[in-house]
Amino acid sequence: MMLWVINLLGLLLLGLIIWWFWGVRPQVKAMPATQPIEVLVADGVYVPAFIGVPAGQGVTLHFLRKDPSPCAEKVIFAGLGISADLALNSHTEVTLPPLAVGEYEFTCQMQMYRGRLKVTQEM
Ligand SMILES: [Cu+2]
Repeated sequence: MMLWVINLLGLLLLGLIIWWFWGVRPQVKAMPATQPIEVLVADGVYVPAFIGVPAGQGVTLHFLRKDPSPCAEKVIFAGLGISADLALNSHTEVTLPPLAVGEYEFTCQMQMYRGRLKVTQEM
């Protein structure tokens, strides 16, 4: 009987640990569409790499490229047919048209840098 309770507690604890580590959702950065969203390009990652934006509004992203490697010189929104050359150590403005609800990936040309735009209805 006692052993059964201990097993159950162990299982609960395991569930809690799994929930703690895998249940945490990536941080969504939501901002009004009128305000440009800053995206840092450095050390192989976009920061933030996960950006929430409202549907049906144009979005302006400001990419600040700190990575001198040629890998980081382009950002490509494959699903939208939009790409831009990023100048080193300065801001590059990328304006996206009003988007439909969904997720849109953006990457460098070799897809080492990866980010996602999550477009949701009215936030
Ligand atoms: Cu690359």
